[in-house]
Amino acid sequence: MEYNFREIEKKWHQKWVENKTYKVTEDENKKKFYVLNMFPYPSGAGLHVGHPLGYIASDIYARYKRLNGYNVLNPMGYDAYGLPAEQYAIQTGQHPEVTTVANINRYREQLDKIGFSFDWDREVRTCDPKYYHWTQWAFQKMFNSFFCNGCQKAQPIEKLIKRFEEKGSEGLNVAQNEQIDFTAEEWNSYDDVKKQQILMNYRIAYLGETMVNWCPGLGTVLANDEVVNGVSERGGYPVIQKKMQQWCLRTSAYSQRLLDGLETIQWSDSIKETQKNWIGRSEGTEVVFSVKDSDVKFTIFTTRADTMFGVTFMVLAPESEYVQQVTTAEQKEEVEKYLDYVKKRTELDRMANHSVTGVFSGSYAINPFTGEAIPVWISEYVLAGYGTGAIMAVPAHDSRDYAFAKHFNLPIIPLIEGADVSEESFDAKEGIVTNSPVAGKSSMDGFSLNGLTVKEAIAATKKFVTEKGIGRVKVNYRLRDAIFSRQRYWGEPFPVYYKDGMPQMVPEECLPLELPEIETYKPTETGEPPLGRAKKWAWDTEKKEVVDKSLVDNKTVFPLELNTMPGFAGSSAYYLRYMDPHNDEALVSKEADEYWQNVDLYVGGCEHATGHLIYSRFWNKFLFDLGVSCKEEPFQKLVNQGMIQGRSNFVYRINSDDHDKAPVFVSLNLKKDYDVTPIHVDVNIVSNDVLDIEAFKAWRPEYQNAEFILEDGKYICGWAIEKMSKSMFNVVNPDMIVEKYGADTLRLYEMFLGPVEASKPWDTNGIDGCHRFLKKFWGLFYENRTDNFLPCDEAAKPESLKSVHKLIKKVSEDIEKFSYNTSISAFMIAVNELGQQKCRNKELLTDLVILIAPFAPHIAEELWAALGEQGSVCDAAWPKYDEQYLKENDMQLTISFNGKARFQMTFPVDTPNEEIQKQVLADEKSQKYLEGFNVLKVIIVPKKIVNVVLKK
Ligand code: ANZ
Repeated sequence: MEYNFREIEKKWHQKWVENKTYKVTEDENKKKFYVLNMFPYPSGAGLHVGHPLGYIASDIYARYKRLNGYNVLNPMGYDAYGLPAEQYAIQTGQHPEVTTVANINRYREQLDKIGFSFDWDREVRTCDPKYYHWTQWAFQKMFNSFFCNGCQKAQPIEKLIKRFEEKGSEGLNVAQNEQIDFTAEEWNSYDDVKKQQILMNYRIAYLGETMVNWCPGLGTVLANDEVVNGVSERGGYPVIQKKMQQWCLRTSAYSQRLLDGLETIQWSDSIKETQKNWIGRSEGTEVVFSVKDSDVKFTIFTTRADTMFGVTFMVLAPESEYVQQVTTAEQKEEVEKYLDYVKKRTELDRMANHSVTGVFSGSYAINPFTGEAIPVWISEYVLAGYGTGAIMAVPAHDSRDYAFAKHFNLPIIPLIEGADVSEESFDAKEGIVTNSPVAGKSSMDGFSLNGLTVKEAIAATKKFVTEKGIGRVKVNYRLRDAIFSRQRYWGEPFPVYYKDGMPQMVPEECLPLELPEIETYKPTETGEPPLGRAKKWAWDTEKKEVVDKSLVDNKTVFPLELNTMPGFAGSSAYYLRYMDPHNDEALVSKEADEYWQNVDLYVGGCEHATGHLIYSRFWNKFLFDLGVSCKEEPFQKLVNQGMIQGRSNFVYRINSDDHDKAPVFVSLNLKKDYDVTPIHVDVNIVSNDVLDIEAFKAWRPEYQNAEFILEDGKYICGWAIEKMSKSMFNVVNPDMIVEKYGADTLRLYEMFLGPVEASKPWDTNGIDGCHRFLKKFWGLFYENRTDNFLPCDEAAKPESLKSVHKLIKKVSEDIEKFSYNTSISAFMIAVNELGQQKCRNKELLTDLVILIAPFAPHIAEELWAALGEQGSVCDAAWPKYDEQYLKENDMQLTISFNGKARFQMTFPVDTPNEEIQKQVLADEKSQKYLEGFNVLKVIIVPKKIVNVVLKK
């Protein structure tokens, strides 16, 4: 019987659905294992062969774990909110939900063809109100929480209010935007609005003033990468830096826990390193400087407290609140001019640091160590959002300070012994401090760092400033709070309305607050976000429902928030929802959470290192603090699948000024004689680099009359390895492969391409090999061209036992390491061996079927049933190997004469050396080498070589 993959795959897809083979429930009698793929954004282009790579890899693991007795959760869903659907909606008027659902259906169809073991009953879609209910709920919880630095934990905001009532803000150690000082009496005397304003300073979800790239032309905030040279990437409209009220999440409060958690999870070193750098822990010192002839004091942050004696000027960030306080009347005009200039610069421009810019404030600060007065400057190279937004500049030891000093002609004082003030010496962390001068100045108390190493000098200075009360030790993190508002339509609405200008939460029992309908998806003419167009978008606090905007009276009916949540909102806790997807009472029940705990294996791209993988860790830690999630880290092990690159094809158009003439294309190997432009051509109309000329003419109207210069009667295309993308016309659709070879071949082939974590080009040349392998596999069970089913009770031959048990060992070990390509090679070897051995032993062949089941589940199910087994092969028990069969019975020795290898001989492994020697010398093949010589001695390297040393 033939291997009829089309029939087999169709049949098993149906059976799996009918029998709910992949449905999983909490089962206390079994150990759990949670496998998760990063869920896809269902784009209009559908899946290409690169997408399933990670899904196949995790599916193999999920099936393997199930065969090993685990209760495996392997869910799938859709990250369904997002920009492309919205942009498409703006262009076509099509509701983003319509396109999103159409795309989801197409994805589902494609995924189903590949035979994944997903439990579709647990599917989630982030745009489903039943799902985003819990995104909104978590946001409200964050709004109603603050972060205690002392216990490093989120706490209910009521606790903070109580404290303010009793003690005011004194001695408070919590995460906050700025220091606010008030007594209990003051707090108690504040009205509600004032209290709300103060609390906003501490909430984990807060409305904050943040600097954004505001594009008035487009009426929206743009991300850094959407701004190019000060104008919007789309449309080229000017972009300015604007302070705007935006929802923010206090991710920065969790910096230390985000760092510590990395030590407890099995992620690649490179992703951990990326996250460490992104969080950017920096231990330093804060020192207070007083402004000369004024009451103003400001604090700087430095990691090099040892350089206090080399400070020659101070620099404030342009946004620093101290700028106004230190700017003198004479300098005012120039300072204003400079601030105007900075407004147009994005943070990226400022970091790029191409040119040195700045302005003198007119004031001087006093160095607390030397008592000297030093000028205070304002410059964009100091960022408002880091440290204190103010620095002490040490041009001898910091390259940016150096450039600034050179540019504005400020003094430079070196402090390290023998260090020359040149570019190279800036990072000199080693060395002895020698030039911390002149003891005896009153403000220094004779404090000197001379003779100390840099490390010692930093420690000594920290101690000194702390004792003197002019500073403190401070740990800073680079991680910023996440901006959580978007001026978009297709996202989760905030469950928030505004009363007296302050945000209020829609009552928890009224969630979800559903996204309203609007007619067009653009911002309003007055620059409000698209939700500004919704007619029914106000909150009635009495009826507790959404009502018409015209009813807003600001007494009982209030306007609702117009922003929506960003892309990462819906993906931050979806793994928890899969544990209990239909629960209307909670994000996840205690029981489900305690059973599934966290994700054991997470598979997805490494491009999410500083986005999703930070946000979701933060989100989960917050839910952990709330007691909702029982594990602090969401993803125990992370595997980043590589990218499948496309193999693009090119045709070469001969350049011509005559645009009316039909285009002429020249074949690859003749193009050197012409002036040509390479053009991407759809790989689907090229076969083995030969262009299908008729298909090419039909591909684009402008090529209808194209002419070709051929070689050997063919048009040969050029090729290159590039990212697989629609714009390069190198996308290979998995449906086509499934149609031609079957899903099992596709699955095997994707894994056979190379290690899961490596990026590799898609190259269909090897597909036939994988397909042939499955046919051979089938051939062990069904005799060629007959219906004879071969497995029977025949005794297992020793060599077959060895082949199968070796394979069990290899595949088990390889799957644990995600080394699937090597297990597939092992399969190929074993199947060849068993074929040659004519193995018919039913038990061994049954083991073989179970082994292949994770990789090629359809063929495995079919043969499992043919073997007369009940139920699905998914519920079989993974075979165990027996050491006794792995022993090598024979050894192959290379026989050499005077060091030259001549032939090989096989002996039972326990053959004594004398016996080997005897047989070698007696062997017929040896005679021609021995002739005319005397045997001097025979050297035997055990299990490897026999060398016969001869002499005339
Ligand atoms: C004096 C000094 C001397 C510094 C020296 C460095 C080298 P990390 O390690 O990244 O934390 N700095 C502080 N706040 C800044 C801000 N808002 N914008 C730009 N630069 C800022 O770096 C901390 C160092 O970066 C601080 O230590 C400060 O310069 C600068 F030989 O102070 B240093």
